[in-house]
Amino acid sequence: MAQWTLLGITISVPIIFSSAVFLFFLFSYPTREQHVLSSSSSTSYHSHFRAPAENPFAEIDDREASQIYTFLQESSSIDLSKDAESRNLNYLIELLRPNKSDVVKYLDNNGPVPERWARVSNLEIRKDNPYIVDYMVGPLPPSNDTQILPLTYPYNSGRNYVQSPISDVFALLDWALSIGENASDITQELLGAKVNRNDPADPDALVMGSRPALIDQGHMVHWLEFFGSGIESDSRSLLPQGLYVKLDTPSANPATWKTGQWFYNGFLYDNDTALREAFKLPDFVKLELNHDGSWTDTEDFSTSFPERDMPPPLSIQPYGPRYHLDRDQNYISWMRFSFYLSTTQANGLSLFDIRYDSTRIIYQLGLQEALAHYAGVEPLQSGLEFLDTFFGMGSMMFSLVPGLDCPGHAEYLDMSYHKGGKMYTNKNAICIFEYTSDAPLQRHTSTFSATVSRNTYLVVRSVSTVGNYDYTIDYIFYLDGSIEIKLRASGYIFGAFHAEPRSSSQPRDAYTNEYGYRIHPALHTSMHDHVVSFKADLDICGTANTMVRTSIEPLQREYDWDKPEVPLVRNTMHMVHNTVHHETGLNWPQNGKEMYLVTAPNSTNKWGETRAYRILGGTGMGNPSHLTILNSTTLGKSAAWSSADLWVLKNHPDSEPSSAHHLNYLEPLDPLVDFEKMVNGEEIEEEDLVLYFNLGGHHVPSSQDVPNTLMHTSASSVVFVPFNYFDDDMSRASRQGVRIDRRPRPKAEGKGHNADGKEEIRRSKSRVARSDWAGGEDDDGVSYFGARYTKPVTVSVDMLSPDLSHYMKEHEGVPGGGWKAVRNNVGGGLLGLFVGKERQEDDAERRMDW
Ligand SMILES: *[C@@H]1O[C@H](CO)[C@@H](O)[C@H](O)[C@H]1NC(C)=O
Ligand SMILES: *[C@@H]1O[C@H](CO)[C@@H](O)[C@H](O)[C@H]1NC(C)=O
Ligand SMILES: *[C@@H]1O[C@H](CO)[C@@H](O)[C@H](O)[C@H]1NC(C)=O
Ligand SMILES: *[C@@H]1O[C@H](CO)[C@@H](O)[C@H](O)[C@H]1NC(C)=O
Ligand SMILES: *[C@@H]1O[C@H](CO)[C@@H](O)[C@H](O)[C@H]1NC(C)=O
Ligand SMILES: *[C@@H]1O[C@H](CO)[C@@H](O)[C@H](O)[C@H]1NC(C)=O
Ligand SMILES: [Cu+2]
Repeated sequence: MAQWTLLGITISVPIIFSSAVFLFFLFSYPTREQHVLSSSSSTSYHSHFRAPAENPFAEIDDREASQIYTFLQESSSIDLSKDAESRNLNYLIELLRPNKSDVVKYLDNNGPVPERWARVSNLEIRKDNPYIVDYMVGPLPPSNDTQILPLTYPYNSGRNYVQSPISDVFALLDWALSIGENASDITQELLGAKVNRNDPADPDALVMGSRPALIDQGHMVHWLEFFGSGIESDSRSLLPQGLYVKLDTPSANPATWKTGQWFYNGFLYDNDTALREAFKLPDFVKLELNHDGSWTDTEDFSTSFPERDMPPPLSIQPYGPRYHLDRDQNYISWMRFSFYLSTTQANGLSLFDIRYDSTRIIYQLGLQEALAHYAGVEPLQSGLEFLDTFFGMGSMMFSLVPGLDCPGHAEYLDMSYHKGGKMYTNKNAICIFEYTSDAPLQRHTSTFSATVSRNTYLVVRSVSTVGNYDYTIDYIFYLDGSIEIKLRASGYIFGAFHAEPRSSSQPRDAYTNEYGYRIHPALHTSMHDHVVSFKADLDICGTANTMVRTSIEPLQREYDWDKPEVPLVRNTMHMVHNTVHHETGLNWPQNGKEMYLVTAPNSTNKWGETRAYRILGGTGMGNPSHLTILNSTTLGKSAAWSSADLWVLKNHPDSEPSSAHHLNYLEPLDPLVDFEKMVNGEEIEEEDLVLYFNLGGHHVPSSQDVPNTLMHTSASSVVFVPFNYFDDDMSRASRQGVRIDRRPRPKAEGKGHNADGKEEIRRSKSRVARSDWAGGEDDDGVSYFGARYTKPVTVSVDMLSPDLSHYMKEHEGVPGGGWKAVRNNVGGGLLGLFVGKERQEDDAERRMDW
């Protein structure tokens, strides 16, 4: 995440033109009438809008979930798994998404509503070992025909379970903390603090963070590090203390658990006794500590600038939204776009059946997995890696803060999910809004005129906060038929204890800066790659699609007409069109010299050109990246998709619905879904194609990431752009703007009577009914297309600064409510693997017995 470019823009406005601009402003604000509209008017706006069909991807609702619980209780087939001794925890229940063929029959060909099935995940104990086991239960609602079957068809491992290396996370936590407590003389000596099991809110106590060093068939090795509690602002990932201990849990049975080596200042100690002996020696070096303080606060209240005391410019929407939302079906339509929304606990939000002008462009668009892979010289950071769907990119889609996470005029949708026998609702987890960019979509100045069009787009946004880090994910729709997927990261970085070798021969201590930069007395940044996989099941004019790489290449060629001025060859360039014949991974080309096109070989536009969508790295911090590490030691086979920027595969929507599985984290060497097996060289010409692409970047945080990473420095995107898909630019019919004409016209003829007849037609067409907003011609030479504001408006203060006290009340009494679970030092102290487990603790307390 390094290079971003500021474009120097030179603007030259001819004098004669600026007077026209002046006129434009003069006539734009002519009246004194005011309009008071509150943002709540949007609710009534949508009330009559209905999706054309039932959402086939609608999540399991509360009624269905309790029917399933009852059915599972009563079902005699509950002993499905013969070797299961107990089935003690229902891990989750959610929709098993219907197969594409069934959905397409339903949506396109008046077929039956697809059967509803649930994916039910249980924690089962077999021969003392815990397993997480997936079943499919359906059809719903439960009847005598309803079955419980092992869910294997979407997993290319052929299994429906993973072995969990931990059966009782609380026992493990307790054990780890007792190790910390038993070593309190060591921690007091080296770190000036100790673990406090009895008071989780103790701000001075140490907590412990961990990363898996090995996970293999129930055997797990952990490296733990002591951290400051950072309880004030959740900053513990900035407070590593540089003391580490290794734990070995060969099985889920606590009797087998062993403490391993200790690590401090580059030295390994066989056990705590050896470390105690060592620090009694006179030459033992004690390292600096990371203390919490105001430096980890996200706000600075102590210094300020006068400008801070004046509110900033904001977006308003005085006449309500222009998109349509069916809240019952989670269906949205805007301009010529329409689509369904659907969520899962692991993957968060997906969009389905994205259409433009009623024609499907994308069947499914959504996140598959979010990898963050670290490196470093010390035991925690080196090999630290998160696959964040394991922790729940969906269940951790916490409440958005109106007016700040999204504009004041945005609307919100909740996200509900069923886990541990309980329904949770994250209030306001998704926001939807239109926004007008600061830069126009189009502009042109000619001798006699200037035209400019607004760039207004639709955004669907959610934020997943997984432990220390926040991922904002946007799906953005543009008037021309383009779709952008954008990821921004913020939150607290995961810092490394400063342990890089220092060269004492330098005048000042010089760091090798091999893995990061020093950002505090005892803190280094820790370089890492964010590689976030998305799936795009494109259907361009149907499913018979071909991927074409159109290369822009230098060329030497002779032309007869070039002679004699060019005696030999002309140095120039041309295009070379290469069909991609087999499934493959691609990287974004150097110098942007290739265009990746998903084409419909048998569909042409009016000009006889093949219709296509172009896939390109979009706005943000350069091109999205793939994983730098080759054959990561930690990842095993769990995330093979991370090795290239973009994959094009033959779509097997039923048997290969995803590039990953959220439980891959627990069995990296033998994952439920191994992406590498999906890339098996199948032919992909005129086939249903699926793309997997990454967002993210190489993140080498610097002192500017303290206390939080800033989103403008951490954004990446991919854009799907129509490419000869239409006959011309489709945004012309929907955009709003102005034409300012400077052509001299005979005065006597009056408005609209031009010498140019074509001009006359254009002008009359652009006239719209006038009300509080208006389009059409306002004065000689200034014609608007699309509506504009013609009167002053007053907007409710809620649109500018939403009432957040009222908003907080809305969350009361809702399980989960949408805020991040309150964590304590004990449960929350173990970062990494245990972040997700804390939710289970939360769930366990609320579990419904069934
Ligand atoms: C999807 O199709 C597969 C066969 O490819 C079938 O086994 C499975 O039951 C179907 N799933 C659903 C939810 O209908
Ligand atoms: C289901 O089976 C039971 C027992 O065979 C029968 O009593 C009941 O009527 C059946 N229910 C339905 C909905 O067919
Ligand atoms: C901690 O010390 C107590 C008391 O000596 C002992 O019972 C316990 O086993 C120790 N815990 C660990 C993890 O070593
Ligand atoms: C601790 O390690 C030392 C070697 O460094 C070894 O001699 C000693 O036996 C170990 N103590 C225990 C209790 O394992
Ligand atoms: C597309 O056109 C080619 C050549 O005419 C033909 O062989 C092929 O079957 C067509 N494909 C489809 C899906 O119609
Ligand atoms: C990674 O694994 C592949 C396949 O096993 C192998 O061809 C390649 O040499 C490996 N690369 C490294 C750097 O280990
Ligand atoms: Cu990062």
